[in-house]
Amino acid sequence: MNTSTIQIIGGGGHAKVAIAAAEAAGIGIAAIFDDDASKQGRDLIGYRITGAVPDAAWWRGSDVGALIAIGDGRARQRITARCPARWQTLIHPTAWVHASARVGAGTLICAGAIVQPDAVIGAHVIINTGAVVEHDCKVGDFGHIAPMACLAGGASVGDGTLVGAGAVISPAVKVGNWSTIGAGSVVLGEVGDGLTIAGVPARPLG
Ligand code: JB2
Repeated sequence: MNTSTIQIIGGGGHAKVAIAAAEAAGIGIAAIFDDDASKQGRDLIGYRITGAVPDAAWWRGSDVGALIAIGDGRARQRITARCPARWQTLIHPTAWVHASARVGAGTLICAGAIVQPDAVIGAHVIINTGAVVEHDCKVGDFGHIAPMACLAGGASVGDGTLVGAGAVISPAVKVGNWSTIGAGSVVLGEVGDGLTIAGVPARPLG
């Protein structure tokens, strides 16, 4: 895989953050793809949105790494099913990731994030600006740990789960798959799959 440049899928707000990480890491922007025709050809922080997301055959022939820069986890999952790309992991140089931590393909670790020893982070995850993933934590594929959220030691978050900005998952607490934790929540006990919880202490909504 050619990792000196990167192809970004998504041309919205999160793509700006991914581009910023690539710039800081000295990685060039090879292309920005977005299916929204109204965005194609437009400028995104100094880069042109190239065009629609190419088809599977095109991706099979491309050796340039790619990253899906879309906040919605289901959208990232759908795109992986349709694009057999060479997924590139992108880590902002101001993030601190211990050598023993594992980080999956297509995952973005943003500026100022901290990932401590023996953390295991899946594929196509977003560890957003200033988030903390403490020792022995797990984050499943397509998860998103939003800005300044904190996973305390040994906590685990399942596939596709969004931990909102500034939320705290207490030590060793398990959160299931495709759940949403509201911004600023404090999660004290186990959370199942597909739930939305919020507050201090966090409780189910609705
Ligand atoms: O299913 C999809 C799809 N969903 C959205 N397939 C394809 N090919 N493209 C999709 N998109 C594209 O992603 C839209 O056309 C749009 O251009 C872009 C999403 O841009 P937006 O600015 O709406 O959201 P974002 O994902 O870049 O950022 C969100 O998530 C971030 C983590 C925002 O909530 C940000 O504030 C947040 N920081």
